[in-house]
Amino acid sequence: MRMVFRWYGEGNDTVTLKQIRQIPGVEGIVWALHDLPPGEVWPLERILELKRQAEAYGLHIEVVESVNVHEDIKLGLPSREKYIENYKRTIANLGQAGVKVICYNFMPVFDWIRTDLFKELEDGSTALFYESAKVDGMDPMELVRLIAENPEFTMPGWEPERLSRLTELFEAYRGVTEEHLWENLRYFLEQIIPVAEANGIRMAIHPDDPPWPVFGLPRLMHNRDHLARLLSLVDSPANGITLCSGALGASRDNDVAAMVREFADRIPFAHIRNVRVYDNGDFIETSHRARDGSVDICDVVKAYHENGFTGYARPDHGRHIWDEKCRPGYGLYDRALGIMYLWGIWDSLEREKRRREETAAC
Ligand code: CS2
Ligand code: MN
Repeated sequence: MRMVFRWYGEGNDTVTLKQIRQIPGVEGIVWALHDLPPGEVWPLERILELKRQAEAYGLHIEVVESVNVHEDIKLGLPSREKYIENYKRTIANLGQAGVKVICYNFMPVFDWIRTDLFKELEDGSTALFYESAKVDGMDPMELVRLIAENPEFTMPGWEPERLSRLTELFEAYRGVTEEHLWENLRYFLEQIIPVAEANGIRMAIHPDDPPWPVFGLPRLMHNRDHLARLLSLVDSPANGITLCSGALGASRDNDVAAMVREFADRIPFAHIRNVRVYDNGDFIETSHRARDGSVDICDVVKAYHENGFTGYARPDHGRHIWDEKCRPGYGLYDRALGIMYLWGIWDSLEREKRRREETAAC
């Protein structure tokens, strides 16, 4: 397991590279050129500049999250050709700089969705929260109207200044079914996977968060069958998964450890975090500790260990603790604690394995 830590860049993150290098066992950053809109080519010079910055602190830049996919590609519009060409050029530039894994997602319109970014937990810390009644079964146009009239109903991603763009996108997705989206994903992968292969890069799709369709938009990547189907679209080690235990774990129907066991060789990147799921479908992000949430993190790490996992892992999100002011979900303290918990499990499994091997050798 090769531990990495997401960093949003100089001036764009409260956490510094100096702090990241002091977290035990962290060897690299997970990064992106966040100022570039989806669809643009990432210039080699910008990539190399970032690389110099990270390397000055002994950190590598082998994992990128995300190179976002332009909506025209997901929609299957004729203009996708240009954006796919750009995506290929970005892959080639990243490969040239030594990048090994590109995380991306294929979720229409929204990436992750939460209703509250700072919901208080019992211990006074705060964390990202999803209130199911606010989203599930909600007609998006109704929501647009509601927010336009009552800005206090705004949710993350639904800020009033984004509303007209959102309306336009919802219109564009009208009539786009899940099967259309699968076809568009296949078309995209058939073109980019050979380029990834040629550049020594493994593509790793991030599952839907939350793991179900929202606002009537099709979503493809939220259960075991979806992951299996993704892998069969293009059968290459370069077509892989970012297995996010937090995203998938928000559905009680998903057995994350079982997915690790089944798909281990196609998971170049692990997101390991916990989430507490309530009976009414709400969920909140918790500490990484297995007993604090609904995902058996011990078993998830064990599943990676059993399979000799040598891919990259990050603690994904954390709570906001000790009065830290940070990006929602991306503070230093709780993610660092999470890393130490993951290493604790990993190292004890390693020791046990060595002991077993020694006994067998006697
Ligand atoms: C993730 C996603 O860590 C996160 O915030 O859950 O936002 C993830 O980075 C993207 O879906 C990857 O494309
Ligand atoms: Mn994730």
